[in-house]
Amino acid sequence: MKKLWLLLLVLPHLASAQQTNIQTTEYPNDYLSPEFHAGRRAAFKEKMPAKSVGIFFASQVRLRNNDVDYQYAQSKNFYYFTGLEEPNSLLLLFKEPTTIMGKTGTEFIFVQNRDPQREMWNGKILGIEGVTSRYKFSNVFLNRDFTANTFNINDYDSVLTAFRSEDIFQTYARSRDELSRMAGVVDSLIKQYKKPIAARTTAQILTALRGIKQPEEIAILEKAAAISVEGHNEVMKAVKPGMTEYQAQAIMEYSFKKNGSEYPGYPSINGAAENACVLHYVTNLKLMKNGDLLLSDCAAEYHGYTADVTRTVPVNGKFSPEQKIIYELVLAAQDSAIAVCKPGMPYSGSDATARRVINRGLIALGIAANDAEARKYFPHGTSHHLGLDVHDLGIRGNQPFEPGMYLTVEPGIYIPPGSKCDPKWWSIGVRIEDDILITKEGNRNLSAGSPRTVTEIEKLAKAKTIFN
Ligand SMILES: [Mn+2]
Repeated sequence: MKKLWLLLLVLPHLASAQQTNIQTTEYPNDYLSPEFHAGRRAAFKEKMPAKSVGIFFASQVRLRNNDVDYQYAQSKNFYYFTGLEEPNSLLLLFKEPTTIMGKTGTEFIFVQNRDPQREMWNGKILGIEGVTSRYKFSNVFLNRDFTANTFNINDYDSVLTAFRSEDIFQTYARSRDELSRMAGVVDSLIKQYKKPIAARTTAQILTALRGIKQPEEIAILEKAAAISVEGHNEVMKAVKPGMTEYQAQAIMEYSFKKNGSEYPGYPSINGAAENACVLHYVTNLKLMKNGDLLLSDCAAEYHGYTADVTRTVPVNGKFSPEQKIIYELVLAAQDSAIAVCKPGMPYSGSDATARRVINRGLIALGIAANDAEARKYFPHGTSHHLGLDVHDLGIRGNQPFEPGMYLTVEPGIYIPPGSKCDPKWWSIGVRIEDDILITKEGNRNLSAGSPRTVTEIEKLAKAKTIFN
């Protein structure tokens, strides 16, 4: 009887909880496959100029304070090409087969050696065997074997790296790990190199590749978006006057972590009232009161890929008439902009369309006299690409959309106190941001699971939350 009673209490929660990402295996098993990463390396090599070498470093371990490091975050380019999340590693890609330490091929990876003492403190290091079996690399060496004699840089017509020489030096020179030593070697090689390094060509190739998401990446991006949506929906249900901005952040990030997100994709922005008008407000300390709007720009990263979602909700569950007018203007701008994100349409159309709607609206409301004044209330661009980076690589300007591109559409209106308009508009800050995947047919909004209309938001605000 007692047990049945417990079951009855639990059942409604089970029924209403969104099952975004339920892990049933001992460890997550939905990582990108070795074949995906091999395919990305092949695509890069395909675009490399003749007689060229590509050099990609893992991220450095960054000191937080005293002897404590920040949680390690791999270089996105390195991750894209390898999947390996260990530091102190280096990837070399060659256009033509090359022989290094008796092995011939076009790709060589230098990785950490296994070390029982370090593994006791920090966990397993894959080593040569682990990297060979898990990531299916054929030419795996220890990082300590990478030297100035590994290859002759002057044999190559171009060196492709995302770093400029000084950057390598400045970024890595101070610490004493293997990455710094290898970076020092590359730095000295580049100083002997007779030609400028092809940083621009590197950026162009990376942009062409990372700007179009592959099906395996889209599956991960869908999870990152679904996890983000659930966090936003939990905040919509739970937010109320008397709660602080950081408590809204806590609910958001609890929900992300609960669903397997390793990190927030960027520092969570939770700003109420005038703080909603600060575009990248991450202080999140204010007590929220009746009548405030809360702007939450937060998203989950999942297996290296992030979403980027913003919702703006009334703290008391109901928009005031002025808030509703501004909110619906931003929503109209967003809907119009999303509608022009289709194959063949220019990237810049998203911003042009959203801005036209917002300018017209602000002028009609008497908030702005002209387009230049309207711009002060909508001071940022409408879209950016996203993926491995929250501001990802991709086309610009009038270049046309293609299927597989993934971008935000995020118009906003911000009216800080003291603005030159009727004070009834002051402290209204609204941004609505969704993640739009360009498809053959048009587009798909991967963050559509979080309500955007006034009616839907006010309805969800009344729903039961586990946080009260
Ligand atoms: Mn964004």
